[in-house]
Amino acid sequence: MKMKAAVVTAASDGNVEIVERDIRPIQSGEALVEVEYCGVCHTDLHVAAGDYGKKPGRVLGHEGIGIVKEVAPDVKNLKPGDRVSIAWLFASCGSCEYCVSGRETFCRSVLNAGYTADGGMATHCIVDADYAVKVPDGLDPAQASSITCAGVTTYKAIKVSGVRPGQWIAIYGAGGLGNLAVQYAKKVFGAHVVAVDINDDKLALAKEVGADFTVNPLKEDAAKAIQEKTGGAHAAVVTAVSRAAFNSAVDCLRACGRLVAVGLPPEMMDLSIPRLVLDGIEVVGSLVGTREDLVEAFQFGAEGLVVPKVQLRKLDEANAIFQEMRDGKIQGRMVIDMKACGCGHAH
Ligand code: 8ID
Ligand code: ZN
Repeated sequence: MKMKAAVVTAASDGNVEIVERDIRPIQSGEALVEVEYCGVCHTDLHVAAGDYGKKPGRVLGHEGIGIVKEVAPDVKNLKPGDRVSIAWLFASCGSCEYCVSGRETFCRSVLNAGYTADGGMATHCIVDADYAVKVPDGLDPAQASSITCAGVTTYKAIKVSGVRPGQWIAIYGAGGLGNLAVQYAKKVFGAHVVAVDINDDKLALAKEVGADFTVNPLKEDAAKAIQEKTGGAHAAVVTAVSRAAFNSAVDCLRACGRLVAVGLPPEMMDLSIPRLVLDGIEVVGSLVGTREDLVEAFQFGAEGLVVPKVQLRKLDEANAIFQEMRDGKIQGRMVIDMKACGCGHAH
């Protein structure tokens, strides 16, 4: 059997090519998933561009949702017909200090879909069954794809921020991740939210989904505006792909505020040591979420508290989507509809 997939080009130049590949037989612990939808995350663009090392030939995609077609005889947790996720956390060792203490995304021998393992931007994907999280009934599968990375990552980052109901959180970057960050912060955590982005249309959408106010740093000093309006944010989650945003986020916090770093620009940020020490600022990284975080993040989607804004596209449009992402033109998430893969086969 053959599948169609978006793979990183030989040059790892920020583009993909659509190829046809054989689907190998599944092995112990694995399941074959027929992919329905796969969201396009900015991380896919980083991987395609070789920002963290060249990955020629890798099948991208870690916002995959699909239907289990076949499971290995030893797989007990899944059966054909189940709807499951293909997330960045593709597999981990299951026994190290990180895996056994609720920090499995930091396992030192982790495999990541669309980076160190072939991912979900394809008509089919073979997954480690233990890491495929079931999608709850009542959650639209295209919306579920966005929660598989953008949703769970921001849900977890807000948890890590420690923000409490009624406190202020600043969300830097109101793109695919940031739009969901605003929704989780407002609707699930009960925080007051300020959204910061360099595109006014993204800020308008952030406002629509719950931001109390918005700031465009191209028009005013974002940190100063936030300090003035809130007395300093209690927490900031930075999803923007820019060091300027990280630097501004440090400055927008009140004393003892916490910055949660989520965006992955391959750059350095400035951190004033006196600011860190004298104001008790905390800076911490957050990496996607555990399987349990994803169960929780999905459930809030199923309950309608969080509604991902998605637009369906075709697999052949992957490079066009990347260009729109570079240009900052995407509202919410572009999601590839694999049924519309354009190959002429019925999947
Ligand atoms: O687990 C993680 N830590 C994780 C998971 C998923 C994604 C991290 N990421 C990383 C991605 O690799 C990427 O670096 O988070 C970043 C954001 O991913 P995304 O939300 O999928 O990207 P996007 O849709 O392109 O949104 C980025 C937004 O940042 C804004 C853009 O306008 C866009 O809306 N932005 C930029 I670029 N510069 C900005 C600035 N200086 C800015 N917003 C405010 N200030
Ligand atoms: Zn992602």
